[in-house]
Amino acid sequence: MSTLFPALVAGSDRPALRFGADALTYGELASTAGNLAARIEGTGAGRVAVWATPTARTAVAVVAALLAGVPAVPLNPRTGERELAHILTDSTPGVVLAGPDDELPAGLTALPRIAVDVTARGAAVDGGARGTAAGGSAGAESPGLIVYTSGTTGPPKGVVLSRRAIAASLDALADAWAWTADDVLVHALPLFHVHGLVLGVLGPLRRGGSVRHLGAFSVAGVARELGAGGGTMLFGVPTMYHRLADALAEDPALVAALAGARLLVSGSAALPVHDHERITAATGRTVIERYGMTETLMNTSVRVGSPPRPGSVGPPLPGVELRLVDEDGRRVEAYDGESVGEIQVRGPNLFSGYLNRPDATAAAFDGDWFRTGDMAVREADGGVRIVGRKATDLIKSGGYKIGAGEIENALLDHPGIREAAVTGEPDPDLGERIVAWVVPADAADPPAAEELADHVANLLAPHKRPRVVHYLAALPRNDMGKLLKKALPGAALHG
Ligand code: MCA
Ligand code: AMP
Repeated sequence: MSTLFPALVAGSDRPALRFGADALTYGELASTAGNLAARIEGTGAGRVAVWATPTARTAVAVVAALLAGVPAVPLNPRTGERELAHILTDSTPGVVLAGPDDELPAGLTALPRIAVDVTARGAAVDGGARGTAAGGSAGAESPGLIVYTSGTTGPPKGVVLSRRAIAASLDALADAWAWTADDVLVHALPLFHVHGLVLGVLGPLRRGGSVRHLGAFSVAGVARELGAGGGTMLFGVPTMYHRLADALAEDPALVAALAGARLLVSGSAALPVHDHERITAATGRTVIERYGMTETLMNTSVRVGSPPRPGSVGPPLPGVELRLVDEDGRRVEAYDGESVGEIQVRGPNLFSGYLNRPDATAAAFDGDWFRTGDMAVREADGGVRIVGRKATDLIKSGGYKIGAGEIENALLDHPGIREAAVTGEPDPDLGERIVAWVVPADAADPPAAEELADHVANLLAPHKRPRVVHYLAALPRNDMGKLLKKALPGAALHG
């Protein structure tokens, strides 16, 4: 197939990446990633793990793996021991790419390590690396990335994303957003999920534009990079836009920065209409929403220049077919803003399957249509409005998808817990917050909420920790002993 990154093959002095002090032009990225690609090829590894810190090293490592045609598995550096062990056993990487100073957890120290050092970018490119960088020899259907995502139960599944899916989705977004080499994207998203890595790093590189990553989200960082820093686009999850909206009243520099941007894009969860309105009132700008999933990459987006429609995720992107299907399996044909059905999609943007999980892959499809589990209506103008989710056991918190089941299992592993149930409840900042309902083994000496949060953070990941813990004498169950989550007092359940 043609290369994923034409601008990299051309090489130039144009800026490609900037993460704080680390900045690389296209020419520098081509040589650094080209050399690394040759080293990856030299290991003979079938897959590589990438220690996905929010740094230029991660961007270089992933680009290098793509140049080498070896699938990359980005790892959240905060992943807890159990989740990391699962991902490594499932994806069996042959080598780990990490910064020279990164301290890796025990689970990774057994793997051969390639140090990714962006400061050595001036090094000469050897012949093999040049060939790789120019060639892009891997086929369109070969896997480019394996990204882990939570389901309702069980450990996270590895979503296999082909080079074809990545290219198709990024090109469809370029069409919807008039995204070009002149764009400078600003964001602070984590680099182990699709939003930050595929859209936020590979997106600008495919266009020949540039990305400025803030390292960590801050209102001041956004104001600086979008304003005087010259950024033209901002990507964020709703929690970030909520925090920006909170700050606008007191921050004229932020108002000017958002007002001056070409495009403000929100995704990963619904941006509440109230936050849309606050941002528009203060800046005159509308935030554009796009809708996607790890398995499908991007499905819909509000197109640049279309009238403001808070609450709409826009029409299907070019190449994406989208249908709504009701509970009885019938197509919902109406564009009336009322008739609800599950979103099903097909197109070149779809994943190739879950790694090692043919059962789960088969269950996710209706023929060649992927069942998203998201419930929506369609408006008269063709835009899609998401109204809920089929699974009550999926929680979206801070834009992260989290399965209630995996947290329940982790809580049950704590010696002080006899029974556990997990729900999501509305949270103005996170969208939803994780709530644990537990029956302690010893009612007189229950484990503290903080201890349970640490326990979950250490086993799984910090963003999966419960923010609220309720202690109960028993969980509500029906006559058959089945847990009745809807009977948990005050639990806000969706679906
Ligand atoms: C607090 N912390 C803890 C604990 N308590 N760490 C360990 N154990 C504990 N008990 C730490 C956290 O790790 C973090 O550290 C700090 O305290 C604050 O964490 P927290 O309150 O959880 O969150 P936050 O820092 O306020 O983060 C909000 C956020 C974040 C920045 C919006 O949620 C975020 O980056 N979300 C992005 C999610 C995303 O990219 N989703 C894409 C997937 P420290 O500050 O040091 O880190 S969806 C997708 O890809 C699809 C395709 C799509 O459509 O986009
Ligand atoms: P993930 O599996 O982490 O990739 O998250 C995908 C899910 O995020 C989708 O199935 C939706 O539920 C949700 N999502 C993504 N973008 C949006 C959006 N703009 N509005 C509402 N929900 C969204």
